[in-house]
Amino acid sequence: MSFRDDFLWGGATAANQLEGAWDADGRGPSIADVMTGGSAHKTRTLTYLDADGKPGKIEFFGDLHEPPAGSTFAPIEGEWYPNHDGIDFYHTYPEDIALLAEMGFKALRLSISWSRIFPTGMEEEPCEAGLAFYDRVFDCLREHDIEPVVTLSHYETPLGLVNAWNGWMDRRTIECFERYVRTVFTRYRGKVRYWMTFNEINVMNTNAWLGAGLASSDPKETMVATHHMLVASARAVKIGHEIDPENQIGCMLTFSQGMVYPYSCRPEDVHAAWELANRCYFFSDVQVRGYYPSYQLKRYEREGIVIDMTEQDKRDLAEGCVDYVGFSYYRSTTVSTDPSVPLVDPASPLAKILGVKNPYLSVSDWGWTIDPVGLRNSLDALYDRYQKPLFIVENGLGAIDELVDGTVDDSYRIAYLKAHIEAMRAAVDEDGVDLMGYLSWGPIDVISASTGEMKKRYGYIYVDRNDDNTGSLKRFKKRSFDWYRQVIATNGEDLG
Ligand code: BGP
Repeated sequence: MSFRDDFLWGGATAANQLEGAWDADGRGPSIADVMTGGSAHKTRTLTYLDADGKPGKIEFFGDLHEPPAGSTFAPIEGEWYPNHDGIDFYHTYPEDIALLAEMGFKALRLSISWSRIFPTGMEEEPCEAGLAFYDRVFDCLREHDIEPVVTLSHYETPLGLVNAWNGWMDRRTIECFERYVRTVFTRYRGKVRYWMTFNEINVMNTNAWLGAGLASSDPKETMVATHHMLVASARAVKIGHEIDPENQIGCMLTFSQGMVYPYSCRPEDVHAAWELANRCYFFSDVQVRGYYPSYQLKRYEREGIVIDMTEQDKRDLAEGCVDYVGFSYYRSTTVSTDPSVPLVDPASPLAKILGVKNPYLSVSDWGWTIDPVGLRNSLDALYDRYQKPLFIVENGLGAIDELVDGTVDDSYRIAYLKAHIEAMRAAVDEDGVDLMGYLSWGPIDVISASTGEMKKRYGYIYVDRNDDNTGSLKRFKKRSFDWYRQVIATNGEDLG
């Protein structure tokens, strides 16, 4: 057997992408609730009302900038916000969890929507209805022997904090986060054992809105907000351990931005790959080791980035080291110092993030490079660097599915997942990586984070919902449903 007996097979989701019920039972809006829909080649936008109440929009990829002074982010008339309704999991969770249990899920990753618990983020007292909802969800998971794996903040900073204080730019947000995490660690003590602090925290390099509700691409700002998040993450780890020493609390990186290849063996390309990978490693270096690495401090000096690192911050970082390294992996990134090397998908709003075209690899319909060996490379690199247990908490293929006769023949998805699980097995069997589990992204179709589409599907379960806001919301099993059930039943031995 390659994988541990207690290997956590399952899937991963985020509150804002599946719950819907965005304003139910006292919930406040989060940053996801002012994001309109986009597509592979059209960016989502963020909507606001200016000081005179006039509506406006800014693009959320590319060069993010703040709206005019005096504006507040808000939903505006006549726009459609896909995250408002998600796939209605707020109401359908018992049936959805039963379907996942049918596949034999050992674990389900989900996030707590911070603004369900503290509607603006700033309240002194939590909202009981929000807390009670997650009690019901966790109890339901336990009844099905599914271990909850909970992200404390998954692209859903309360909008109240953003409009009042520019969110994570303000140190006071750390205290609000502490209050929130203390509340949920206490409430769900004994019900939840696996936690992660910030989803894909290194997204702060490429989209500070998703990471922190910050409409800025200027590192002089994004790295300040980042520092506050790193301190908040460390404090959360400390608090979580104090409340229950059994808690396992991890960091979470998007390693699609950490698995970086040089386009050529030109030494300058190799250095550029090292530099770009360190943009990602910086976050886990701090979260695993407890202090800022030298290359990051030098970068700040060079670029005039000033962070306020107090003595208390240093202590918190040192005392709040994570128990494991969680990461998402969808694709690798290739980098070149030669500007004539073509980008993998120049028309994508993510063009710069996706990097240059790797001639050895194919790409998905959204321009994401498909690279299973890159998953083995990622596991090897992360384990070698940290010697901590690793946890793959997202992986999968976003694809267009066609529902025919109540099912989807998604053999392309099976092929993608199979190749990635094989690569993961090689890392465990042949390289000795300590791996806790594998959670594929969106086991039931959810709203895409980057584009807001339903059309970009990852699930084993098809949800009848379309990008024009039509659809019955009915669930259908895809071909991959039975395939994944078999994978889990054989602890990854039978990959079909
Ligand atoms: C990660 C996010 C998820 C998720 C996934 C797939 O970056 O943590 O929230 O959505 O990627 O990305 P997308 O939905 O853009 O296809």
